[in-house]
Amino acid sequence: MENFDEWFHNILEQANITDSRYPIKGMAIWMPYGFQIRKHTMEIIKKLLDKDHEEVLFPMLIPENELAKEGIHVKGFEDEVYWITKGGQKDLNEPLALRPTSETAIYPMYALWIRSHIDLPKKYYQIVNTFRYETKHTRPLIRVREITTFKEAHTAHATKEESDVQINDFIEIYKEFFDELGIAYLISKRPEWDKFPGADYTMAFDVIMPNGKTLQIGTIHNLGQTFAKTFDIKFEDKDGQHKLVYQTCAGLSDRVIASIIGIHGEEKGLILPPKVSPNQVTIIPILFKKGKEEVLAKCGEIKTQLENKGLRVNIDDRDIRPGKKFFDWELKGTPIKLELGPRDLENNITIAMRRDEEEKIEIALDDNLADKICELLDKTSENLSKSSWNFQNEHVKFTENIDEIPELVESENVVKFKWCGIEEIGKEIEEKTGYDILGIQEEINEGKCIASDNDAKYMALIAKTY
Ligand code: A5A
Ligand code: MG
Repeated sequence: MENFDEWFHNILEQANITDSRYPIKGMAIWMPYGFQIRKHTMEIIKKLLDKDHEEVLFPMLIPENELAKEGIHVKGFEDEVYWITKGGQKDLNEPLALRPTSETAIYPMYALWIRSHIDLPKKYYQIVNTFRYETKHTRPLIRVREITTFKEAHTAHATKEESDVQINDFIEIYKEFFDELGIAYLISKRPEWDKFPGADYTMAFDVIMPNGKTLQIGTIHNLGQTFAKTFDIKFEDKDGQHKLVYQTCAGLSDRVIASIIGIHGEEKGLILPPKVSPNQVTIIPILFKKGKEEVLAKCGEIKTQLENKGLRVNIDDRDIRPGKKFFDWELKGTPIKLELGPRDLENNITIAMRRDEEEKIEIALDDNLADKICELLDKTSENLSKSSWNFQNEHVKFTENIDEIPELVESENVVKFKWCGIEEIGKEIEEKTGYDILGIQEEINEGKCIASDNDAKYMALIAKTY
């Protein structure tokens, strides 16, 4: 793609996903087509979380004294919080924060709810809007000031071991989520200076966008006992002792939709993964005066046949040239288009076109039609996933020479390098190259650090980030 940022910006409007002309910077409207994509995406993550977590809904406002309680946490967010200071004409006794995230809303309640070891583990999540007064350049879905679809999970456990297991569970859940969306990802442990404010450690999922920049699309934090101490979240253990809980939290945002659009899309428009596409099949009747009724009737029959298989199907019977319809649905990324004209009807066939591949496939109009379409949709899902992983594999390059990093990053790669793990050296690497260390991928015990005489301890990643 020539200019990804421009393409991204335009496609949101052209495909009716969001409208950013709302008169507040960083806040946009979800338009009908985008809303459907968002809905289906949310259904997937909800289904995954619901297996082992319970959904709740907290108020959007947080009293100043609660937000301020956890010193490290509030320091991390103080420049990003929106405040409500008035009720009508009156100044409020206590300013209320619009949640930038909900630790300080949820944990005072955890302190009330968690009494005994039988109350543990507690695993709640909510899908809400959060507000962050971002000072970096805002971009629709990618860096917004109202995150409209913040999926945040918060857990409390009796032991540190259980909290570490929970981190792995979240990693598995997020993997499954992104696998369903066909999105390749990099998982790393964020460096100390880039972890979530108040966390012991942060695990992050990053994707490589088509311009080579990485986007953090999900984070999982082990909070240790920091918040438990601050909010006095204690339980009586089996041995009668009163102990602090161990906590974790994890979050995803509108960036998930940004990556679906960015990673699968191409010059001509969106290519939507079948699982989240508003229409999985779009039927395009080719109409002439003669035989029009018959063709439309057959399209209706096909629609019902496919819907009975659980597929989402629409018929584009607008009174415009078929070429324009193909163009529109290509832009909107419907996985499969079915063409049906009078001659096809005579031959009892329809022509299927996959959005992710050029080929046209003739399918007989019989009882097997729905099964064949399902097969094609599965192939599409697999193909999208494969391309995404191939792209990522081609765009991660290893080097042992720090001077090579800028050139590699500028030619749209994420760079893998060996690092001793010392914070000072890490910051030197960032300063010298001008890019951000994403984090540590794995521990290693061979070779030297790229920027010091120390032994290498980690394989780390550095990139140009959003
Ligand atoms: N309570 C924890 C889970 C939390 O707030 N973590 S977080 O700050 O890292 O945010 C979770 C995810 O939200 C991030 O990984 C990132 O993908 C996304 N995010 C953060 N700020 C955002 C913004 N301004 N616009 C869009 N997405 C954002
Ligand atoms: Mg931030």
